[in-house]
Amino acid sequence: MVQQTLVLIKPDGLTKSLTGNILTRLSESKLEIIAAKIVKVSRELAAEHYKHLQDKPFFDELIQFIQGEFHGRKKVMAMVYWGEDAIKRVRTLAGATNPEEADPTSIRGAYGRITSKGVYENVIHASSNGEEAEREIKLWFAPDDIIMDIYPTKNATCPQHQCRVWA
Ligand code: 3AN
Repeated sequence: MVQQTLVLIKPDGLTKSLTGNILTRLSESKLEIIAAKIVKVSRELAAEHYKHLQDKPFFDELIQFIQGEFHGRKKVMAMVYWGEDAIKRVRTLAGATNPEEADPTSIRGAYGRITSKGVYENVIHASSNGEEAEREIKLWFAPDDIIMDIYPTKNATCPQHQCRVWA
């Protein structure tokens, strides 16, 4: 099945100059990048992205981490990958959530670590299923940021001009 998935290169990946390595590893998937941008992550965006983890003891640190508070690099690179079995292929290349348990040849296994404070620095985020991919892509991107029409849209009146929003 052709799918789309959200990929984030997190602040630790950017600070460690791993962008090129990560993109090279992801290109093994033969998937297409259909959207990409650098984002300064607000607290609201971070909290919405990780809302399923809001009751976890590590939630506050997770929010600070994805905002770049620990890396002096307040940005992430957000992308949408598209193609056959995109979600599973990217998750396999990314590796397990815990970088110490991840296959050492996976992106998280090779480049991730757990800090002495217990924060998982696992360099990359990848959507876990179709429902999450849709929620996350719509959270990080507007329809016109993506070169394909992957979800239904509608016309809306924006403050300054006509624009498209998610239907
Ligand atoms: P994944 O990113 O593999 O889908 P989630 O959604 O369960 O995993 O977790 C989101 C993020 O929360 C992880 N990428 C990791 O940075 C952090 N995280 C998950 N579990 C823990 C944990 N036990 N301790 C610290 N951070 C965690």
